[in-house]
Amino acid sequence: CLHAGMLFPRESPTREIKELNGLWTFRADFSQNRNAGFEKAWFKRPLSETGPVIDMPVPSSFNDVPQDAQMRDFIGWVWYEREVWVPMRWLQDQSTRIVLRVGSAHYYSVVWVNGVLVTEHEGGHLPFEAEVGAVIRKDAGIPCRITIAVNNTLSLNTLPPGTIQYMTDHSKYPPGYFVQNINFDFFNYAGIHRSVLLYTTPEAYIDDITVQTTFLDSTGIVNYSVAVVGSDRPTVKVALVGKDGRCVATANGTTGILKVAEVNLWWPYLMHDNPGYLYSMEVRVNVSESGDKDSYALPVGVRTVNVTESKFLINSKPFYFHGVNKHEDSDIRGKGFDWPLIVKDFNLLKWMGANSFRTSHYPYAEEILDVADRLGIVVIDECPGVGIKDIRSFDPISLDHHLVVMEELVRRDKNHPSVVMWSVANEPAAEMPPAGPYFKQLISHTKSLDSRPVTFITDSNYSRDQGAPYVDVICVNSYFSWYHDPGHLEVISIQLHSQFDDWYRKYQKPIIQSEYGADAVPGLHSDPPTMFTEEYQKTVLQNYHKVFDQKRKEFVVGELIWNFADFMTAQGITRVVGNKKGMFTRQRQPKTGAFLLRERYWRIANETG
Ligand code: BDP
Repeated sequence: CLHAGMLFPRESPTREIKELNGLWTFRADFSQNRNAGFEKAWFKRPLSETGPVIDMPVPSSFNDVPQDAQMRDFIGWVWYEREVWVPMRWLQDQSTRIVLRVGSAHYYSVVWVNGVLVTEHEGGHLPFEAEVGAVIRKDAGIPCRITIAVNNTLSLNTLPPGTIQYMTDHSKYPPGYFVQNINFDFFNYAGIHRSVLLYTTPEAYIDDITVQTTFLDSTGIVNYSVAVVGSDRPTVKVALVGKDGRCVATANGTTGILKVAEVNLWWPYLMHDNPGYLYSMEVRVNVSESGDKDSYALPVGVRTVNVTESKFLINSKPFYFHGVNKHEDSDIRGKGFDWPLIVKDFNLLKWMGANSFRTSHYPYAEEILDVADRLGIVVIDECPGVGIKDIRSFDPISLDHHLVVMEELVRRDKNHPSVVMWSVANEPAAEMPPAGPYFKQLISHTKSLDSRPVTFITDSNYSRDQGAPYVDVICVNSYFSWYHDPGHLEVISIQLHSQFDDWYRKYQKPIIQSEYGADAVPGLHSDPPTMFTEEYQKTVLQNYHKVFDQKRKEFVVGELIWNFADFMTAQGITRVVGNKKGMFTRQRQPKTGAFLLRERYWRIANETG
């Protein structure tokens, strides 16, 4: 398992943060083998001395920022660099730990500080960090130069997987021509997608905190453990503080139990009039008589999650997911973190009466989960296991990496009350024989890390799916009258009934319709409805909804529309400037279907809430 914690950087009386967002210097390595940067050691001197550079904002995908098709579709290494003055007081106090943290960069990253390699990381959606105090102190008096090389090439063993195809017919392609093939339906945006920070902790510091919550009658129970690094005998004090600032429970020690009388449970949006209740768990560590200490405040929601044969329970009450699948995707910044977009999206979710979303098809920014915690929006947290279609992507190298990704994901997100289930993959080739042992091990490993239910999203046939025996909830995607029987709305009802009955008969597990939908190019209309019009999208939804309404009385526990908003994809003959299955346009304006869902979600909330 992983060696260190990955607490979200939060300021406290003992911790400072310096954000490194803004304009960085940028250069894509267009050399034939894409390796000039390493061969010529671009990290050793200012990037601008190595050749032509441009400005690049961080965080953002780089693809849509330059006015350049070659940059948009660039595959290979890109180099980012900026200089920063580190506060003198950080350097003078030798006991201050200085950590460089990257929220995420897609896909493989190598990081240098003043030309010294400090870390490498594989995976485009999870944070990584390095202690950089020693390197920076050596060069005190000059600004510190941070260089990050990022490579977006996907192979059969990356997550998501992809293949590089060389085109060697010189009558058709220029020399060295290659393309990146992918099996997933979103644009392979790349670059430094989330914030880059320097933050400090004391020498002996809180490395990790884990909470697990439950309740008995009106008493909340928070089991916690605190990992401290840099001290053998730390004194740990923990206090749980309510929203009104009152301390409701205290405990001592690196592990312990906090008991909260008359607990305010964490409830989902629309299920309770005070959803998303969070306590603040204030952890203080003393390591010596002289009072060296560290402190960290973790938001904690007290709630339980359980799955029965036919229900998904939150706080022992049946929970019905009426929500969406999303993407981190918008104009210009691609997958770059963007607060206005994030807050707008939550406002749209609330407008719609959505109580949940799935992080299709990769982990989203931690800040998004923080907001979901506060609003009571329920999250299915998905790893980047999307597009596992090639049998070679089930090999041991892939599995090992997939296990590590789940460890990184659970480590990062385990304390978020909004996260109620892990999804280890989306639409893998689950009918292939190796899928059985692969998912068996992947799911049992994930369960050994955390108590939440685990699933993967399937589009396989119920009788041939090799992974389904191991999941807690069956999550099915289907596109009746779209990819199958296109134009034939009349088949939806019968096919959807069979889908649900077949799965349930075989497994007796609750089922979520984890995707359904149809493309609608905004502004296209027709009656009777025809494909790609807003009316057709709306009618597909209506036909699905009739069946959901019958089945949710039995064992269907959720419906997640594909998709919340239109999003960018690779170019292809089935995509009209991206995927148009959104309820909202990419600019977040509603299509006809959004109003239908809004009525429906509020009605369901009023019936069940
Ligand atoms: C599903 C995928 C999703 C696609 C969607 C579609 O899970 O990523 O975008 O279909 O084709 O198969 O619209």
